[in-house]
Amino acid sequence: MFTRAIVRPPTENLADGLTSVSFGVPDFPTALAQHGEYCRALKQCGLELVTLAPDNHHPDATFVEDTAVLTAKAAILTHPGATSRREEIRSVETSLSKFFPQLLRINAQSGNGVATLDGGDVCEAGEHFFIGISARTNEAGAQQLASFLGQLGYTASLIDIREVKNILHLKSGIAHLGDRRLALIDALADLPAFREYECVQVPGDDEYAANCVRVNDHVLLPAGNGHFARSLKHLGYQTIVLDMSEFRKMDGGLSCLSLRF
Ligand code: CIR
Repeated sequence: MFTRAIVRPPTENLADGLTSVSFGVPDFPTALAQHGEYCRALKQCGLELVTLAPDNHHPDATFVEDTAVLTAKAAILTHPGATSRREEIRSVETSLSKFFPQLLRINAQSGNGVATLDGGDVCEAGEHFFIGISARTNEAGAQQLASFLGQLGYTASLIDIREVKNILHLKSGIAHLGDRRLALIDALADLPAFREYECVQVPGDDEYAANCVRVNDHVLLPAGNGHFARSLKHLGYQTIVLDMSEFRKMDGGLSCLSLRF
């Protein structure tokens, strides 16, 4: 069960952040309203919110998930792959230090080039963690995280997604729904790493919804993905559907707007 989440509202210069998609320029008032609805949904799931100050020096700072990996035993601060995002860690660290007695850090200088890791590449599935190697997370960063997780008593496996089209992070294509069940896009569904899990297929037109989030008794998912939403309902999940249009324009998904613990 999660009890808290860290969030950070977007700033007016959200459009100055990084993006690889061409869905248009985000409208700030709409983004702010969508973020408000997202926060309400987390509260509806029983979470107390820790709201960080908006940070207009870092237009991507609303995507807090990329700055840390949270486990029941420790928090691990990342070293984001995008240089423009590295300073976002500072305020997140201050906040996490109030809740996590054990705070670990990805060491950028790993002896093997610069180690990078984005939280969006880390999918927790109970006691196991899948770590994506992507345009943002490199092998050195993924190995360091796997080693930390091993010391904490978890297992981890590395999933190379560099050849998978249209996903920025591993979690753009996968979500753990609980009970050894994964939502997976087609391009990931047949990987041996996921063989021992029950797969809920996310159909091609609904791929953006693979980045859904199980929060206690609910699954949060983005609006406009009716087929997948029906599959979840059919499996007995209570869903909360949220409009994410403005964050999607900046390559952001549902999970990246919070750090849940
Ligand atoms: C970026 O490119 O870093 C941001 N514009 C979006 C990050 C989304 N993060 C995530 O999915 N975990």
